[in-house]
Amino acid sequence: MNTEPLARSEPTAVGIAAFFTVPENIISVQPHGCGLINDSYLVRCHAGEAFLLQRLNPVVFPEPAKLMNNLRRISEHLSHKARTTKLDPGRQIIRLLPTRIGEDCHYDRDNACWRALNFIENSRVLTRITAEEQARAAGVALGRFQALIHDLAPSQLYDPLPTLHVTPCVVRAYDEVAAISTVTGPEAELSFCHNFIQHRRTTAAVLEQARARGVLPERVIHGDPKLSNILFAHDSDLPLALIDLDTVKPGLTQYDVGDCLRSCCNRAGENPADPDEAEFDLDLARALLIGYFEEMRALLTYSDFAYFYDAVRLISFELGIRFFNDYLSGNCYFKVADPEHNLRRALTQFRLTASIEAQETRIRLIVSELT
Ligand code: GN1
Ligand code: MG
Repeated sequence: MNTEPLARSEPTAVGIAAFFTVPENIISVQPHGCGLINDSYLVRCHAGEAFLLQRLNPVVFPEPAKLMNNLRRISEHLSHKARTTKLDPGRQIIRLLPTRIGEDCHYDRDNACWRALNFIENSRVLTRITAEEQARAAGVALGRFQALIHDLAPSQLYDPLPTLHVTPCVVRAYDEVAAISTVTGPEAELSFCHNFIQHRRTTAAVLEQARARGVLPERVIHGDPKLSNILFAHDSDLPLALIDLDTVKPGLTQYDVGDCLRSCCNRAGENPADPDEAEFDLDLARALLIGYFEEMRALLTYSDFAYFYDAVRLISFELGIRFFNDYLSGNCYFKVADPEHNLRRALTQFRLTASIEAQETRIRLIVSELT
């Protein structure tokens, strides 16, 4: 096979796609999705075929080989489930598609890692939840994924981001960056964020202390079960799959449940025009938890239930700090549309945290009613 033209191609998506399939097979390569870290493209091919092409962000994921190992391990686990149990993963199985020379991925001349994954057709993502049925479906998607991987030993996976979802580490990172940041911005908003963090920093260890005491077990978690990582059927509110397996890692189930709740139960979404629009919706939370418990109830302990309130409060707080840290560091981690984007994102998550705190009693009641 003549690979001469490919070897000279630019590190652009169109050029890179040709490392995964012959160029004549490609119809189009279009940017896809709204991820804040990696670049994704949908490659449409002849005969109705399509695949997802992704460039891993080398700043966030400096050891792509280990990440690819995780992906292979999870994919094998889900395939095994499909063959041997009634827990049918359906369309959950995300598969790596090899390059034309049989490698897992392609490294471009800047040494960035590109990979191809199967594309799940007839699916859609929701930008916001508009109905309780959708929230229930989101809970089912998370619960089904967790149930499928509950017997995958955490020790089998590499931790791609060891400080992610360990909130005290995120607060420590804030202390470091706040001490040296030279970023100047709107005074009132900056003070609001600093004060918000100061008033709550002593609560940052609530889940980690429970982990250290052995109250909460370490499991494999998805790590990023936000709304835009849940695939729904294109013509109904049926959940198809939880995608984006880059942050699957050893951790606490609570962070996953909290993340799914904070992302799905805020009707204003992650990017409202005004951060004050963020609000935690109890009806959506109840519906989501009903769906989640349908799939996961038998695998949870009473202690797990006891920490779900802390989880949703903490993960919103943690994500707010992460956005704020990035703002203070000059926006080098999350993609931004403008220099204040991360500040608005942080404010949104902090408003959401405050809304969750204001409804603590009712959230705890919902969890206990469903326990
Ligand atoms: C990032 O890349 P993406 O969009 O899937 C982030 C998550 C955040 C999320 C907020 C590796 O996810 O932790 O919760 O943005 N992923 C990483 O939208 O930091
Ligand atoms: Mg992600």
